[in-house]
Amino acid sequence: MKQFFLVLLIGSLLGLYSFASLSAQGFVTNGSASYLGGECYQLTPDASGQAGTFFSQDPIDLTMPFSEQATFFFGCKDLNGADGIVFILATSNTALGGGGGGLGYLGITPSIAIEYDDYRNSNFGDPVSDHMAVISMGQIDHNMATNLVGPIDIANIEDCEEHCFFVDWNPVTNTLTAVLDDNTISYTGDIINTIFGGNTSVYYGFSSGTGSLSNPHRVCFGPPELEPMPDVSICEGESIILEADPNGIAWEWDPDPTLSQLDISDPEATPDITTTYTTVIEYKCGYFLNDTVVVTVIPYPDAEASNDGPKCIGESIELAADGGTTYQWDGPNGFFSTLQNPILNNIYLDDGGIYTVTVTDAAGCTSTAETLVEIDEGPEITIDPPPDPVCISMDPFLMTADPPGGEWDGDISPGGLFDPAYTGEGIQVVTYIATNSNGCVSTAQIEIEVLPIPEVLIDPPGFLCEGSAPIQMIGSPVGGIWGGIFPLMEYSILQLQGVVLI
Ligand SMILES: [Ca+2]
Ligand SMILES: [Ca+2]
Ligand SMILES: [Ca+2]
Repeated sequence: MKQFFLVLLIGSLLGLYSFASLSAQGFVTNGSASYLGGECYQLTPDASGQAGTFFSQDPIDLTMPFSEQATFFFGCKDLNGADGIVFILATSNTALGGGGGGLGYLGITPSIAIEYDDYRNSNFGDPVSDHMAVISMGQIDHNMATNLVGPIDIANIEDCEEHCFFVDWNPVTNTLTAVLDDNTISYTGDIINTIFGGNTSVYYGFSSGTGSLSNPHRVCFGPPELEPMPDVSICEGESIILEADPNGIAWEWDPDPTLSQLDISDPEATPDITTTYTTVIEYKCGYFLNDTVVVTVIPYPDAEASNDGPKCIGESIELAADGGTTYQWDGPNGFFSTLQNPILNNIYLDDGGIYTVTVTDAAGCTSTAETLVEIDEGPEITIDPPPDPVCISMDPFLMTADPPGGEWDGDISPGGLFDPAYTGEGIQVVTYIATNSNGCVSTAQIEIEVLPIPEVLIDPPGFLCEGSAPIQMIGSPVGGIWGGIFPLMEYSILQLQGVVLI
């Protein structure tokens, strides 16, 4: 979006009249002059021997105030450039004067003109310096009576810069005033009668010429063409450098707390929501343009991450993401994937942990989500110890374990009944298998040593006499416990039973 408004260069002059720009009016081009497009006309190309003019299509009325502004371009060659630009009021809009030192004006009469001359023609009384003058009747010789004001020296105008021109006619004071940059020249006189013989209807226009030396000469109206800011998009949380037309000389942004600075062409904008920023751009010669830019703030993608765990060791687990168009996963053990829903196969405990997915949407905005992958190693098993010792002669006993409800494997019933008589002596290995609520299985083993029934032997003590000293009875295997009944009458029997009598 752009808006155009013109701010006039010379406030003191403008204060006198209401201003009406005639720059929208078409112009008639003559000689080497041509329309460049936009609001620009070329008076001469950068070629020798040129003469060109262009004049308003319709006349202006000298009984009414008139003013116009334009920018002049005199080219870039100073010493080797020529010849300058002339503003003209004339009775014909097809008039074309002589080129070279004639500036395209020589011979156009009746007329009055403001001359900006950048080539010294000593035969015309030109000063050494670039200069301005008010001249008339198609004569460019400063020594003639047709020279009305000047010549006045001005700084070099063939400097590759645009120069700000403003002209104003005041019919009340009969004053014609022209300004080029900081240079003002004016002429007061009865122009209608002394120049135009009472004719109040004249055309205004411009001329230029080149001789053996040349420069391109150009006249433009209105502000330069705006280089508009394209609307942009950013992701939530980002900032962006706005780039208003850099051809301006000053910028003033509408106040906004999300702008880093209000008086530069390229402030940084950090909007939280979609925001329209507006700036007024000032250009050389007092032109202003508005420009706006819409910064669309794209919200973060709504990233989602999940997995189908918990899973048991050795199984596969699937990660799942959503909310974007591309995905990038990172996780334990250097896991990396750009699949939306990657699958981890043959998982082990160290595959567990937090997996992070970076979700990117179609606009390139990203956000992340996490999911915790749990690897279930199965229930922790505690087998209750069996009786100690386990003798082969023992009755079957029930093995128990925590968590209950598992199954036993080995020489044991699935329910855990262990029968020493069935297994026989020796070390028996039995296994307990338990499954948890996730369906993950653990096993544990225990060794049960089944002991044989010992064969008990008593070394015969031999014959003992009454009153003999006590003897030590010896039985095998060692470590047994002695016992018995000691009826006094039954010595022989007791002897056979290995009892020590005292
Ligand atoms: Ca020159
Ligand atoms: Ca000259
Ligand atoms: Ca010059």
